[in-house]
Amino acid sequence: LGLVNELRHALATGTQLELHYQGQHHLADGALVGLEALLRWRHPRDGMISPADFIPLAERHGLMASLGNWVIDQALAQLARWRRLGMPEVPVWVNVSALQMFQGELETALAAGLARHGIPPGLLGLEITESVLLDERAGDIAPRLGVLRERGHPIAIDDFGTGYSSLGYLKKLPLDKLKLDRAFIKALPDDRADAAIVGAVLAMARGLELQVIAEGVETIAQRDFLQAAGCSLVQGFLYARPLPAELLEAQWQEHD
Ligand code: G
Ligand code: G
Ligand code: MN
Ligand code: NA
Repeated sequence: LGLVNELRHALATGTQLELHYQGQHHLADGALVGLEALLRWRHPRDGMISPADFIPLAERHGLMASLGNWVIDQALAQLARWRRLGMPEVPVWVNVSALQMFQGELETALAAGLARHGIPPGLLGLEITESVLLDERAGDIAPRLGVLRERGHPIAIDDFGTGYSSLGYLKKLPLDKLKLDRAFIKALPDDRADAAIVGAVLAMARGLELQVIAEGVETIAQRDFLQAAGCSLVQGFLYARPLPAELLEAQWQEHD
């Protein structure tokens, strides 16, 4: 129970939690088109704890709604600050967990946050992990995502290709983007199976008028393959690592 209580404390004070931001870029010229907000817990004794470790803990102990709401509020506060500073204005994408989707507080938290910080919904994108669509409650998700998208939030399916879900949902869900999981990018360009899958996803997405962003792009060879295959958006260490807001701001100030 130690760690849960420490997470409760971190949430209550807000001081040990932070968002890091990773750029999403045009493949061709490297232009910044978006930022993914990634949650970090700087634990006073254990150092950085990955969300892959503490999000399941938060879900098990009923903390996910408040953690998710903290992320939304923090991302919107950051967007408001960047607006005031005249920094590049691109959408910030937050990860939305299955529980946040199914507990149903998401719409209210988003609307309240946007109003509080004076941010238009188009600047806050929602990344929904594909595994959400496997859940038996997934039938309720389409109309709710429809409402959020009509309000103006861009919507992406995260970890696309890893969730073993049916492709039928691509027809039913109101989506803007597929985030091609980095598992398919890792062994490019040599792995013929991955190359075939990536090519097929890009062709399918073109037909469905969905954008595709390749995740986990780390090498020039991967980028060259993706460019030849017609993928226009990328995210990965080759372009940028997730960074605290202050470091991003320092970079932006250097480059203008
Ligand atoms: O940033 P990193 O690679 O450590 O992230 C590990 C996992 O945690 C990824 O699957 C990522 O989507 C998830 N994650 C990061 N930040 C958040 C968040 O704010 N909310 C949710 N639900 N998941 C997050
Ligand atoms: O599940 P999701 O796609 O949200 O996970 C995002 C995670 O992927 C982030 O925690 C980030 O640290 C990690 N990530 C981003 N770019 C790269 C990359 O180029 N290589 C690797 N190995 N991980 C990456
Ligand atoms: Mn993500
Ligand atoms: Na992903």
